[in-house]
Amino acid sequence: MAPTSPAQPTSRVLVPRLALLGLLVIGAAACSSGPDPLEADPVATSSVDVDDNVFEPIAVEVAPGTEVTWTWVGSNDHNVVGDGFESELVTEGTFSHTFEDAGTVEYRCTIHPAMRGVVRVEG
Ligand SMILES: [Cu+2]
Repeated sequence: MAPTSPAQPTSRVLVPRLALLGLLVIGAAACSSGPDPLEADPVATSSVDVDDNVFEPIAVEVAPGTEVTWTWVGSNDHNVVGDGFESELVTEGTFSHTFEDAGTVEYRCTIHPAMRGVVRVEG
């Protein structure tokens, strides 16, 4: 007499597992793109920390003509790259850029897709 299999019918186990896997994949994809700086409440400051691996605060609000300074505080390589400005890829130091015109300027670290920030220049 053959031994009785302890396994349950596959369909009852497989379907919930596939659903769970789908949720995990969606969660991982959302995580890799990082928090959306356009969704964040901007902080009224011209100083941004470049940390591992996030800009802090990720959204700032400044007046036109303001010089924004990024200060590296983490231990890994990062850069600050936006339309019309680009820092070196470094582990320490500062980088500054003056925002003359009103508008919303997105920037990022080119080697870390989750590192994104925004400067809101409000006239
Ligand atoms: Cu980075």
